[in-house]
Amino acid sequence: MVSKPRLYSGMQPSADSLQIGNYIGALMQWRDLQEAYDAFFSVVDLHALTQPNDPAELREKTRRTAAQYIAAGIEPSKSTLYVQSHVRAHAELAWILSTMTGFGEAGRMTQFKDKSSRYGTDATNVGLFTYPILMAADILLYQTDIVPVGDDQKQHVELTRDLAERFNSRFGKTFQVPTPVIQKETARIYDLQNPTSKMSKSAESDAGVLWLLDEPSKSAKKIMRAVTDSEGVVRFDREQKPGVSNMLVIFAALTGRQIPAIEDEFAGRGYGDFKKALAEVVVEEFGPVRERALELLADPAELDRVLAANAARADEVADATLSDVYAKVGLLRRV
Ligand code: AQP
Repeated sequence: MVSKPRLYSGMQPSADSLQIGNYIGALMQWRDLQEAYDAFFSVVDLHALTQPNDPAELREKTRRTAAQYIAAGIEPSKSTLYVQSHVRAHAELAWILSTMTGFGEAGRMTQFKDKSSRYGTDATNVGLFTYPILMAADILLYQTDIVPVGDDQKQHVELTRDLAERFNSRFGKTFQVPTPVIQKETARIYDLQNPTSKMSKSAESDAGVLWLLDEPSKSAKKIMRAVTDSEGVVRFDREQKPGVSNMLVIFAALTGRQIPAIEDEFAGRGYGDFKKALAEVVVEEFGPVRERALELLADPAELDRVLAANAARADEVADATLSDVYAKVGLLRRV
């Protein structure tokens, strides 16, 4: 049997619910890609520790994120869907890779620069600084061929490639050098109230965020209140009409239709009609996802069992890579 190429991706359990940007920008693509790839999808809880967390809440968010992966169509019998901290090799390989990463090199990561300037030095921990190295370990442990990511993560995958090449040239071929697959700009979803900022789990206000696990009527209300413009024409123009353009992107992504066809359908009609139709599309898409996620969460023991079985499979692959790395860098094998 010809083995499928490997894929790795993950999300942070940084909120009780995922938002529609996570769904359109990541989960919908993962769902399609899991057919052609041997896919590893992780809930990256170690990364989530870079922000302050209540321990019980973090555990709950981790389960909830996993449940939403499954509810959105990631099949644990087809893909390896697991919790990052269940596979100890992630933290161990990150240490080895950190000894091969230049301080200046890590300091050039723009996401760290953005976040540290936003939070201030006291609230910025070393984990946030080394986060891209842990991400490199996540990817390299699985001999990953492709990494589907948003363009904000591109620099981190470049670092991953550099580290893989550096290790391979120093110690012999050990890691597959992964290729980033950058999501299309059209898959980027913006905040409904602030349509020039990316929709985000950690947005300051949730008025412009559509949550997967929200009551459908709540999401419909948020859409009806979304920011538009005074032109009154349903037309795509990111510069002049970011609010309407964002809603057109959501409409197109969820229905599989082209934006010009949607513009035609709403020609001569006001924003009220368009928003109502979008609200129906959103409710129809997320109603079943929400129900399935809540069903899974009603039986946490079964969900934990599925995650444990998947972690065992991830462990197998990750341990093989880590043993090879330990041997190559000269760590004495325990007999
Ligand atoms: N607004 C978005 N549009 C399209 N794709 C998005 N993603 C996130 N927001 C949008 C994609 O979802 C995945 C989530 O990755 P993450 O949880 O590691 O962190 P993130 O990208 O920083 O997502 P959030 O929701 O904004 O989380 P917080 O607030 O915790 O930082 C990635 O594939 C991302 O591209």
